Amino acid sequence: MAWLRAMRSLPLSNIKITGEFWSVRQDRLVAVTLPHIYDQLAQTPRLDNFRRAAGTEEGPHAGLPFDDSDIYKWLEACAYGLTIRNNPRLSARTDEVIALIENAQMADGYLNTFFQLKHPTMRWKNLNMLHEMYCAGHLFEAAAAWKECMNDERLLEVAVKLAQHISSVFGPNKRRGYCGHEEIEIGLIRLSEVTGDPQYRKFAKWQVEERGKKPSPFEAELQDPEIQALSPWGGTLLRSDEEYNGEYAQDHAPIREHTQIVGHAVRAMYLYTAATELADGEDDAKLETAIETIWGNLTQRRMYITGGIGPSARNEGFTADFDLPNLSAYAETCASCGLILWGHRLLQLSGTSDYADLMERALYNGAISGISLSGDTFFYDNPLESRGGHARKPWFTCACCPPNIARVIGNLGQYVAGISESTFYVHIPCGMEADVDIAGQRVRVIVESNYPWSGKCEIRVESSTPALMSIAVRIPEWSDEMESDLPDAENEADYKDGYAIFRKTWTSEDRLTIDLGLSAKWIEADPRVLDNVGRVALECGPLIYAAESVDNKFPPQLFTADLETEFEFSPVAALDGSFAITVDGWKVPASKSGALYGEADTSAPQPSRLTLIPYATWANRGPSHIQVWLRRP
Ligand code: FUB
Ligand code: ZN
Repeated sequence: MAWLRAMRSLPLSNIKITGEFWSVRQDRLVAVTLPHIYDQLAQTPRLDNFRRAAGTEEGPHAGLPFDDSDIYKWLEACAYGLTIRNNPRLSARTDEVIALIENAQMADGYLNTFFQLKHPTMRWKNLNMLHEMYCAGHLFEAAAAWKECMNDERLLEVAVKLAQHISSVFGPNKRRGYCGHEEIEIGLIRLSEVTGDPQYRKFAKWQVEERGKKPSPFEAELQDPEIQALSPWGGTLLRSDEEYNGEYAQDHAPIREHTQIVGHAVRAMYLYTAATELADGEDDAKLETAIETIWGNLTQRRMYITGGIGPSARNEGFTADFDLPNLSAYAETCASCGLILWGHRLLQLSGTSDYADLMERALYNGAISGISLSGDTFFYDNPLESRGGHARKPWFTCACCPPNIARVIGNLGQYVAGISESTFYVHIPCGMEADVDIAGQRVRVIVESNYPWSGKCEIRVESSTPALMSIAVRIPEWSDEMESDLPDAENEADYKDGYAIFRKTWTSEDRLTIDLGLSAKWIEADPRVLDNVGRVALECGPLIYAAESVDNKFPPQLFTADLETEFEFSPVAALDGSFAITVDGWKVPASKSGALYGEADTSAPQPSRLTLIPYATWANRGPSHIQVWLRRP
């Protein structure tokens, strides 16, 4: 059966996140993170590059070839941020930056400060490594966000001119080409959504379908010394045993023949996000099967329990099934953000909760671990074990992650709920107020909860007249027992695709209460994940926990967990009131001999206790030893 969009997100202006966990983070996004990122864009040469390309300032391009994209992602995040919160100063900053972008665009629509300033004769020649279309894609996403959220078309005008320019160079019966780093495909689809013009979506489809066909345009680029001089590292990444293989950029085979998740993790997420969108309404069983197979391979064999993906720093990406080392985990923040994007698209097409489960896992763990609670320091990689050397940083030379996590937090309203003709979907039951046009009228759906600290929530509908509609609440994979109560319901709940669906004529008096049965539990990994053999991780609802030495006065690596323990919950003020969980177990005693190697100590280990905190909140009190996977008896 063809995939046909089962639901849509709500416009961001129609949904307000009220639950404390996220509203505090959204406050900080707008008050701290977005101004902080602006300062970084201004202090590094990123904004100067635009002034220089516009000719209003003298100087060469400085920084990485794809630094323009940081500005576009920041602007996209600002469109979301300024929709959900007021910040006149930030708003003035965005005006300044949009004007810089407008001024830097060339008369033919071209826009990329690296090539404009540094290699003007090399435009569109090095597609494999230099991200020209990737930057364009981020501009298109920003432009779509500004149009949709702010009803502001300034960026859209720039974006459309650039998109026209690119499609005058590439396309069917023109030059064959696509970007080594996927992203433009998502951007083009978004341009079609906001302009209503299908040409951009068609162009995205063409790019997705050309990728992986032989011969790859990247092969010719790799053989051209002038092109290679711009990115001498390209061959190492795209070849294997001297032969072109393309896996790094998902260019190893046409998309319908992909069976495993390979290569660079962020690239892969963006490709499959676009491909999933493009499958909507198409009767393309091969594409759907490929997408589902790759998703299965990713989530059942190549994903960390935190929703972190891409274990290897070498290719910033995937290696082999079950290869999930904890200490060296790369698990880039952007990759988890990408997993959220892809999971969200799959959820919207299929209407199936499994995708929301994974989206939630990445959101509450591997993605938001990428930003500090203060909102102004970040992780690029998100290991599951640290021996003290991993500190959050205010910025990076390659700064893709900070604005990426910013756009996810700003756009949260699109992820937590959805809407179809007559159903309001609660994917994540955080506190929210949503104004929706449903079943012919405008109603307000209110979810009150203290999620993820509690699995209980109350849902009600406010409307001027009784409203016949369904409310579908996701039953999370971690919930062993969900209970619901809806007094005077006309029918029992229906259960479909992982959602409990309550259909009735709602009045303002109705109260739907849900208890997801949130509790702490030990989780084990498939023993083929050799790093986790004999280990367990602690999960409580959507949160994965980690033990940090700052709470325990000893490295958690010394601890063995008692699986029969009682779980003791306590809020940690320094972590925004996040709940810590303390468990019983045993600690390895100090070495008897004091020597590096001594005769084994056969005495019983000492009883001890260990406090764990939500993984996403680690390293907010300085670098620390941490451990997600604890030893078990
Ligand atoms: O190449 C652009 C971005 O920088 C990628 O998505 C990240 O992995 C980092 O390499
Ligand atoms: Zn990144």
